[in-house]
Amino acid sequence: MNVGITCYPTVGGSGAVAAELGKQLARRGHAVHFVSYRLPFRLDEFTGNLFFHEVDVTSYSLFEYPPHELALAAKMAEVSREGRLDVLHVHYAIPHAITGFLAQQMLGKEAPRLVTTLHGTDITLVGQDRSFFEITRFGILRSDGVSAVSEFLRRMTAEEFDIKNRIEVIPNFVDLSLYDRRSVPERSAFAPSGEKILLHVSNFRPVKRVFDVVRILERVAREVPAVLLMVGEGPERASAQALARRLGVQDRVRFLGRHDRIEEIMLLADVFLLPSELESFGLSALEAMAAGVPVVGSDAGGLPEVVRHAETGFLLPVGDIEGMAARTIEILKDDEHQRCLGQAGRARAGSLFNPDRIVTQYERLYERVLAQA
Ligand code: GMT
Repeated sequence: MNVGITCYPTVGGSGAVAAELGKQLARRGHAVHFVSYRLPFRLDEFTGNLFFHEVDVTSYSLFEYPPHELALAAKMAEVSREGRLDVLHVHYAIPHAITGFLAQQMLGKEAPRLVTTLHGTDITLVGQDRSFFEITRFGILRSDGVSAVSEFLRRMTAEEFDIKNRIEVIPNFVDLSLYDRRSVPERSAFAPSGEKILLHVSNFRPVKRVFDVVRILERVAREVPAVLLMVGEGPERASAQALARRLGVQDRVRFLGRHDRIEEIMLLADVFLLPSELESFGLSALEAMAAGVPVVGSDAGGLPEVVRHAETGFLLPVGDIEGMAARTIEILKDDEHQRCLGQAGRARAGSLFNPDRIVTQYERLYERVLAQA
């Protein structure tokens, strides 16, 4: 099949999933064409059948806001025509479902089928903003196939946007072979006195509740020597650093910035913290499970579909810092318990969220929309 993929190239779950999916599809022999304004951040592999097409957005003094969406739609149409695409698979409804629809309109009968994958904040935050509501709904309704990364997100999309069309649940996936214990970095570089290592990875937006992460570390460190590694960049990083100073734990919290090879850091952790307000899926929690690391997080959104409470980690009500700290301490004080939770997480990631299983579901979705043509 000839597949076009459009996603946000910046660091984020939807871009990561799109890039990993493209690589997997190319390995299965499909021709895959990425169309975006920058090389997606995890697209680090180039083979004869994997292509990247950069969207050039012209800046002209008349345009206070350069029309990125129009340039993207035109590029999607051009790549569709030249690459004889069967399917255009867009990740994140806004604006990609709309630019995909525009590309289809430009091509008429030659147009590829449009598949939209909903990732979460496109529905839970962006789509709920009244100014984006109608256009998000339109994009979903005009797609030939729609998938959501969790049952929670499927249900929420159907209810909030009053969508009767079929939305398939195709969860995110993780490649277990990347999480190889033989390539773990030196623990002592991060925990020089043999401290336990807590880890958080995110884009530091308010929905991630990074202040809860710092507060959990502060409570844990009262009972167990521990450090916290904070990976990622985003608007609340500076305030989280200030909070660590205010709580007197600045020496225990290290902000490492962005990292592409997340698996190496994951393998270092004893507990992964994800106390988000909402996660439609929680890809970073799945990556922690792949590394055999127990997850302590919030019982919100699609996270319970990924993390099994008391089996692969613990999920508590949003904002329950005391409860999350208590569960973290419980894990850190009992190596055997930590090992059991970690092993169960890795087994769950490998059996339910492996690339073979999930990529096949995407291929079936492509076949289904092509059969409707
Ligand atoms: O987490 C973010 O804010 C980034 C966002 C994205 O689209 O890049 O992540 C969403 O999509 C991920 C991949 O499907 C999911 O694992 C995340 O749970 C989801 N984020 C939220 O729902 C907050």
